[in-house]
Amino acid sequence: MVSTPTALITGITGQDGGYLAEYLLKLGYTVIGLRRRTSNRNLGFLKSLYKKYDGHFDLIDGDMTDAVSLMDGVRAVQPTEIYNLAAQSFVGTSWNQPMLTNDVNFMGTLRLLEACRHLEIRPKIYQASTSEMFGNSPAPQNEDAPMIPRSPYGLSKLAAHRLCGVYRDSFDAFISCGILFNHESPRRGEEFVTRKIANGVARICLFKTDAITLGNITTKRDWGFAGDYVRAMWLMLQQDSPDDFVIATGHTHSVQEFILAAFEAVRMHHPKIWAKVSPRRDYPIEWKDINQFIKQDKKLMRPAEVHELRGDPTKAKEVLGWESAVEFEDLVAIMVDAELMRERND
Ligand code: NAP
Ligand code: F7E
Repeated sequence: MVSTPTALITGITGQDGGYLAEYLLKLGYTVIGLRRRTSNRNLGFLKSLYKKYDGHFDLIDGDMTDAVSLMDGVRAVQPTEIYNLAAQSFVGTSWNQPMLTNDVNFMGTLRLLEACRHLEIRPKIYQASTSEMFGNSPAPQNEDAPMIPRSPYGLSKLAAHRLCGVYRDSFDAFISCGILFNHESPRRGEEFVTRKIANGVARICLFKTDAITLGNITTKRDWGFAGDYVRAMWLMLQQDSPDDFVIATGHTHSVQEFILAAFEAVRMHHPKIWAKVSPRRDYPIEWKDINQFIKQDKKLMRPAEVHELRGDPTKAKEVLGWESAVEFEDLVAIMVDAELMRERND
């Protein structure tokens, strides 16, 4: 009898956790999500998975800061694959809560790896590493680029990344690390800049606010669509041996370009809404048309910035056959559409 694969996902209530759960359930997996007792994010969405995938989806309580809950969790679930997505993932907060960030992101990974080490059948493990580990290494960054993080978040993730390498070499553990560059969606947390801009632009165009207040808008990021990126996580665990992979689009845009593209998405896809905001309807939007809507606040500037991230996903394409499928302008439009809908129904 062929048993169905079982995946344990930490960070199930986050952006990637939801997309990954959907992806694996569609492939026929049984999916168990580990969530902390205090979480109230995305539970409505996750409840819909219970209904749709009756008997193949469940949640268990656990916390990355609590070794016992992780040991009990992996023993009870006996997963064939673990996706370790749980993290204090907001870079800005990592300066205010560096110890918590390290406890969840690094120590939490250590606790999870230890919980798996003595299992009779050891699961394959996916570790959510990040482009923040590169810091200001010159772009494009590939798997061999120097890693010199600029934030407590980046440092905690680099420590976890190296730990995975050590466990791979020392204990022959199957642990693959996805070095993912920024990936976004309508399910992105509200504090991240893309969601903040998409929501702010929607509110401006519906006359619910006058401006968006931001920090440094010159920094550049390699932004892809989260729904695409979870497929790469799964592909990494289907290989014969564990490895590290950069997952990125290969293109970079500034925060300012994201703002411009968000207003342009309204002009292109919602001309009636845009007509009420601006008399300039027939030409692509320029910065001078919209800079009145942007305020800057020094409090939102970071103590140290990563100026430009642009990943080189060549290895992922060659080995995994993975490529990013959603263009920058389409990603921005998807996010703006979702915020217009949310704000209209509010
Ligand atoms: P996210 O939306 O912030 O989700 C983080 C998840 O971690 C949430 O489910 C959160 O649960 C959970 N979590 C936090 N602390 C926990 C704890 N102590 N115990 C158990 N769970 C805890 O992050 P994401 O964007 O989906 O990213 C997924 C992973 O990829 C993260 O590790 C992130 O650092 C990494 N990553 C993300 C990106 C990106 O651009 N999105 C890029 C590279 C790497 P609550 O609901 O309880 O808060
Ligand atoms: O900032 C600038 C900010 O917070 C992007 C996480 O998923 O990706 C994410 O980290 C840029 C930075 O994402 C505001 O200074 C300007 O330069 O959306 P973000 P992030 O820091 O790149 C990496 C790969 C991860 O691993 C992380 O988990 O935008 N920026 N003004 C702002 N950022 C925010 N949040 N808010 C502003 O008002």
